[in-house]
Amino acid sequence: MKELNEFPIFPEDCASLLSKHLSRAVFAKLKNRQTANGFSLQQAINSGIQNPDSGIGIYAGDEESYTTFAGLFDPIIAEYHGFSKTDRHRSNLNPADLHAPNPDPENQYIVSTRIRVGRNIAGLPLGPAISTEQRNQLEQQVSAVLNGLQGKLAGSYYPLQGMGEKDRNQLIADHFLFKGGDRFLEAAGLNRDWPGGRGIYHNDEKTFLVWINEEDQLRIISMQMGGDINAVFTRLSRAVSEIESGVKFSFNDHLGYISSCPTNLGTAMRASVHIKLPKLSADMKTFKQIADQHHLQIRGIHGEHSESEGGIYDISNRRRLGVTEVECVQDMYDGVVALIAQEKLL
Ligand code: ADP
Ligand code: CIR
Repeated sequence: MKELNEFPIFPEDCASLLSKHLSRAVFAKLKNRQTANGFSLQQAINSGIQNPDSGIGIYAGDEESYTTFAGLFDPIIAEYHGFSKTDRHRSNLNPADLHAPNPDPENQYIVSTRIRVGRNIAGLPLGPAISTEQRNQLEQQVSAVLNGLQGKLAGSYYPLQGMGEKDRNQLIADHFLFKGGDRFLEAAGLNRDWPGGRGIYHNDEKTFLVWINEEDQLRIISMQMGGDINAVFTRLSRAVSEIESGVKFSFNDHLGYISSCPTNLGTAMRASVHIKLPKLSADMKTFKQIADQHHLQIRGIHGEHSESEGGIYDISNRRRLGVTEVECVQDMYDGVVALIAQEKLL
């Protein structure tokens, strides 16, 4: 990484929150600061500098980054989440509080439903600053906890190191495994030592999966075909609480669950459906309007920064901090109901 002594100049068309909130004054105040793990401003913003097409452009190396570099993180968090410095975050993973009967019982629109949360281990640096040894130890510790799960959550851990290319590509194509090689994560230092310390745990049905040491140390995932959002959330909720009895997650009552990317703070939850909306997607303006009204994000079906394929879109909650997990799923559910109603009208 080049030394960052001078204020970075972003291209004219750069629209990242980093470019918007990194003023010369903020830069001057923060540029020589480091966290106790030695994580610098330069490391935090390298992804946004190397990738001017970033939406956000900044990552944290540890929980302390959010206070050491608060002058930059706070306005970005405020703008993305609508959350202020004095707000408190609350968690609620109780499925009994969710109202989400299957919005598509005849399977006409929703292909599949997936809900994931990100988690990181208390007391360790986050992925951008973790050492090789810490990452490998974490893999051992977490995979041992996962291998102890029983019943429908019981499964096996598959390290990425040594996994055959064919198996890996099949897991990616089937939407179960992370892709690797992401340029945003690369510049954030999140791909160091790849594929060491990374892997995936899943049950036999592949309805419960855990990614280890990707963008966050754990990504806990529940997914299945169709639109039974309740079933997906209930499975996730149970899995999270069982894992939490074996490892301590990084959490504070301001920022909630700590994540490496500030968009994931709070619940670190993304609840999504893959949904066929051939008519509505021909009118992107209306599609985006409905999505915005319901705080939804539209992605392509091969993950973030991918394109749609066959008129199928990935629709998920956009807000994650200052709302509970139940509210995140409710956002997605209410929005999906509205999108299906509009598709039926057309
Ligand atoms: P994340 O959800 O972890 O932020 P991505 O957007 O990169 O990350 O998605 C990860 C993977 O999950 C991709 O392969 C994507 O296609 C898959 N995925 C996301 N939502 C769904 C869904 N509702 N059904 C099936 N696969 C999904
Ligand atoms: C970016 O800034 O675009 C990437 N670092 C990803 C940010 C998180 N994703 C998102 O808000 N969609």
